[in-house]
Amino acid sequence: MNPLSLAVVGHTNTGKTSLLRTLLRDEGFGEVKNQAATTRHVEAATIHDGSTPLITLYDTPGLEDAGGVLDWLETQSAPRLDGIERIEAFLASVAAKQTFEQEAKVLRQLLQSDAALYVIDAREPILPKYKDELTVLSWCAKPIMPVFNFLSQGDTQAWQTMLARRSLHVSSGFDTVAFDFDSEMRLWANLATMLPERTIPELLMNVRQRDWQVLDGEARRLIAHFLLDAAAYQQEISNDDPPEPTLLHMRDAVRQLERQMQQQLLQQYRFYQETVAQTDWALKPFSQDPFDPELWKEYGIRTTSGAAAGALIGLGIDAAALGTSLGLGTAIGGILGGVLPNIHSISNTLTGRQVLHIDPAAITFLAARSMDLLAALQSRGHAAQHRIGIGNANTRPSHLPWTSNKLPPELQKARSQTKWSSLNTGNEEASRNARREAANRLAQDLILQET
Ligand SMILES: Nc1nc2c(ncn2[C@@H]2O[C@H](COP(=O)(O)OP(=O)(O)O)[C@@H](O)[C@H]2O)c(=O)[nH]1
Ligand SMILES: [Mg+2]
Repeated sequence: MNPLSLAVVGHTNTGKTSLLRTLLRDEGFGEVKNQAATTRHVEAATIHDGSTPLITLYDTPGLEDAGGVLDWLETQSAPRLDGIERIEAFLASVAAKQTFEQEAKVLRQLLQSDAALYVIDAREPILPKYKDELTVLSWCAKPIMPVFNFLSQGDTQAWQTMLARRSLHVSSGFDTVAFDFDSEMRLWANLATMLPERTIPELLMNVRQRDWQVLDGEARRLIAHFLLDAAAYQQEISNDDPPEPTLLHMRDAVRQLERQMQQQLLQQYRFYQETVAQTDWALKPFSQDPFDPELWKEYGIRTTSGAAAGALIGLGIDAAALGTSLGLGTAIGGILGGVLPNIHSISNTLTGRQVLHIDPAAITFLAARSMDLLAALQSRGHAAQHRIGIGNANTRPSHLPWTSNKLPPELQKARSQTKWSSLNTGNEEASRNARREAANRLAQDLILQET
């Protein structure tokens, strides 16, 4: 099976090289610059499935002067010849070696390819030069699929009308910065409709789908491990000790753990969110204090449940042993600034010690926010350039993965498994093994919810 060959063509700066990078999953391919004529030669790269080459993509220089080429074709080639013959006459001419060297490279490549992806900057008005470009390209008599880039900032209606008048009825949209998996799948599906043989694009779609699912599974497991780590975390203090330092320490440890997990998620999706993955501000919407009850409210997490945890509500810490002593309560009252529910009614178990856990509401919040981050990484987020980034400021929090006081069994179990938390053991690997199965199950429970 020969790989399918696709010429990526279009005007300079429409994002051809960027499109190739994304389709190839290779952020190092070619050179991307916001200036004219960065790509001067045709560059090829192949998408493989294992060792089987599927599609070879050819990055071409921008068609700078399609109008000039069209003038040449109309004055120097016989109108009776068909398009390909006229293009061939052009390619054999002196003009193709001199004035129109760049343009000739593009046309030569297209003649040798199975089809073209014609990249359009959707923000651009339809200028005569673009029409000329399409006329010249159409004479190569290859299937052409228009691909709109900068979609979020442009309106494609006028373009679509113009394209339809040129018998180009199928087009695709693709924002290389705001990667969207479904757009990519549609692109390959659309392309398949234009080709005499659909096997390869369909194979590629399967490959991509498989890879995407693997990545999704890895991401969920990463989140599950993080949640188990936080849920199993516990600290013991004596009733006589002031709890404040321990509480603050626990919250810090969990904040840090969350940041690590977020960085790892970003790392996993770096191909798809290339620009975003390199910037700190991308995580900003996900870096608000996870122990801020105001933030919990936005997620619809109620903090009034659980009388035993009452003293610690709002701190994100749960006292497992019901022995919240008066002393402990008073001290916490100080931290809470007087918002202290019901402390005097809670009995002391006389153990003299307290085991502190991260509150289920906090765990629930962390789960919901992690899933929001994953959703943002898997799609949408309109272009890094806008500084909206992933976690679009307009994005409302998702639904909760579970009712906040009803943690899934794996997380409940984690509370009695001290070894499951690297924060307890200080050893990431030891705990990873012990909790792997639980993480796999929990990962299944983490369902992406649409708002
Ligand atoms: N916002 C945004 N910028 C893009 C997108 N695609 C490309 N760019 C930027 O547009 C410029 C030109 O891209 P490039 O791939 O070199 O275009 P080419 O000349 O057609 O190969 C670069 O600065 C890219 O970072 C996109 O989908 N959205
Ligand atoms: Mg380029």
